Amino acid sequence: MADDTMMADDTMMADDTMMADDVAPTGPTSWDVITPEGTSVPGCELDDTCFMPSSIMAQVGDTVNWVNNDVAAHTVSSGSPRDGPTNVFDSGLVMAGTVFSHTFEESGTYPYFCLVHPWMIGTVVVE
Ligand SMILES: [Cu+2]
Repeated sequence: MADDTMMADDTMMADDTMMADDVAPTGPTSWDVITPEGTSVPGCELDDTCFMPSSIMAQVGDTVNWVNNDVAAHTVSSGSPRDGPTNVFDSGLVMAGTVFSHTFEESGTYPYFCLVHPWMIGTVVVE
């Protein structure tokens, strides 16, 4: 997760035709979503803390990294407990202490849940 250590590359071609420094960065962003300890028993759904944050607003090309900080395995599966998986993405079992990443190439609203613990739900909105 060393993705915030990149230097600006505006020192490479010093005095040529560089863009102004105040142009907003447009590169893809990485978002971290944490699964806290204890989410394998119900309760986190009461204050929407099964995935933190449970809602991400991303841009096309962005990547979401789901970090399992729990001691149990979880899945990150597109869809909803009510309607089932949509198979846009499915992590399979994400073991304790590991990460599942997905890059969103199309805009849309992507609800997701944990197949093992269906009270665990979240949403990624890609614009
Ligand atoms: Cu789970």
